[in-house]
Amino acid sequence: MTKTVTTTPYTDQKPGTSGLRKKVPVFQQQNYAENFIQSIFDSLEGFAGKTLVIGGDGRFYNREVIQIAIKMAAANGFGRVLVGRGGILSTPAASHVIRKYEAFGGIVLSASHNPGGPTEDFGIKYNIGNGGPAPEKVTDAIYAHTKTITTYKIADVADVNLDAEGEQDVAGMTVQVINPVSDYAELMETLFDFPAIRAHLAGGFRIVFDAMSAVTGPYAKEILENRLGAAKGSVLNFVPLPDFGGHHPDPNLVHARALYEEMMGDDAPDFGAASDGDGDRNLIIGKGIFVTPSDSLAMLAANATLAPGYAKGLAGIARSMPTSGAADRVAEKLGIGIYETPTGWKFFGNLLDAGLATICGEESAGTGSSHVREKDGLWAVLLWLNILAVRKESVIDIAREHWTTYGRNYYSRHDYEEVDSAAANGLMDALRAQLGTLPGRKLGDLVIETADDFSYHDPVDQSVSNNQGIRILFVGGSRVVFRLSGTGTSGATLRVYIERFEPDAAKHDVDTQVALADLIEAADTLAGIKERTGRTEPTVIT
Ligand code: VG1
Ligand code: CO
Repeated sequence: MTKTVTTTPYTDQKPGTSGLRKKVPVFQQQNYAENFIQSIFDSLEGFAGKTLVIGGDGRFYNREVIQIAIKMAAANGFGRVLVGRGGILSTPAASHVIRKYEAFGGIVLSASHNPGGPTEDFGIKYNIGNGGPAPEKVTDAIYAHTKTITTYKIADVADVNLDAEGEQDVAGMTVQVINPVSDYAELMETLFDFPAIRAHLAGGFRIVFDAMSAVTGPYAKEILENRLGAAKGSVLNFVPLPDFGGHHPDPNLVHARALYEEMMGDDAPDFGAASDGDGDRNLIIGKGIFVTPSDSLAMLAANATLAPGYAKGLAGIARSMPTSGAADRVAEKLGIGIYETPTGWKFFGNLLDAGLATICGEESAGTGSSHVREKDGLWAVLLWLNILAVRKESVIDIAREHWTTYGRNYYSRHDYEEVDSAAANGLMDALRAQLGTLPGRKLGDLVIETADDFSYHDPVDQSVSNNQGIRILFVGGSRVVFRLSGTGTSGATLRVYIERFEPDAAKHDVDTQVALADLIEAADTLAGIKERTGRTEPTVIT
């Protein structure tokens, strides 16, 4: 019932920041997905008879690859597959299911916030037994296997019925189709004060959540409307669509513009939020105020003990290097550890497993905690709601008070998407080449203090990751960071991260782009962005 198929390697299956992401037609090439999945299995040891979790964000091609993955898991000797009904599992839900059922690992099919559809993006990612993205040593091994693969194994059986919960047999392996929402919703009930949130909502606190026609819809409906009693209709675009309705399921100020406009209006709800394609990102907007993800991390950490799951306090906070230093000030005040990692959730896994960090976050709208090993969009929304229900203040008041206490880190990211790869690499190389000469250089009133290419030394397993982004630090604590994206599927995306710390509360009301104007100009002077990319302005400003 299983067969071994001869194949030839593809040369472009190197996992990026978060798994392998390519256009759907690339994945549709003969044996493309099969090669990658077999290479995952070939990189692992000791899974015979064990459980594998499989789920995806419901995008175009999800069902096809889920069938392939199940049949290959059977042929390769797994004992059981847990798969979400309809092939659906949000990324944080997949992480939780892996942990809860002590699975060997999981295959998560997603290209996250990238658009979906026949000519858009698809992705495959492997998560290890702690529920988190495979660390670099595993993704490196997977990539090595993709370059030498000659055969893959697959069960020669009919498709699994993904739409009926319960157990089925696939070539001697058990496939269990599970409810994608219930385990996750139960976990959320253990972390947050649902009665307090329910009472706050019943008292007239109005929320709106945009699921962006992506995977969080069923989760948000169940948790926010059914369990917490938010008014029917509070969750928008809650049916996951294979093409996300033709939109980018990216919860930022560009792609969730309508939500932003609504939240800035006179009759705005009290709290607005959105999540991305696979449910691990969050956008938080209070009535009249967008909360940057970096600020959200700091504010959540500062108030986390108001939620039952964190009442005992935090062990530490971890943030990715480009994320603003706002969380550092909270950690300092709390007297707990602060860790600075490279971009990508895989770097938080060791810190969480070792109990060094409890809450983690990235400037790219990712926040999460030790409850799973992925970032978690709805979790962030629920922690905010828990804090708001207890403090009974508005988001804007909480933010202002936070800035008054800790100072404000003005922060913005400028993305230049689909830039010519050679031009983008040239820009980074040129920056790297001048690093040694930058300290002491003046740009207007700004003076460069240090400049480097970020290297991370993992304090748990001692692994080292180099070339994780160029940092230019100015006297006084402002900084500009340059990185190339590792999740794009065409050309290169240059990300420029800009930050200024402002301790003076009288200066906390400035428009962010104005507050950062001199740093934005300095970034262009140093990197020659306009000249090298031919762009006069960023594609996306968040
Ligand atoms: C981006 C973000 C990064 C995030 C990654 C995966 O990576 O910057 O913070 O961890 O996406 O998120 P990059 O390499 O394009 O900058 V998701 O929600 O796409 O799984
Ligand atoms: Co995502």
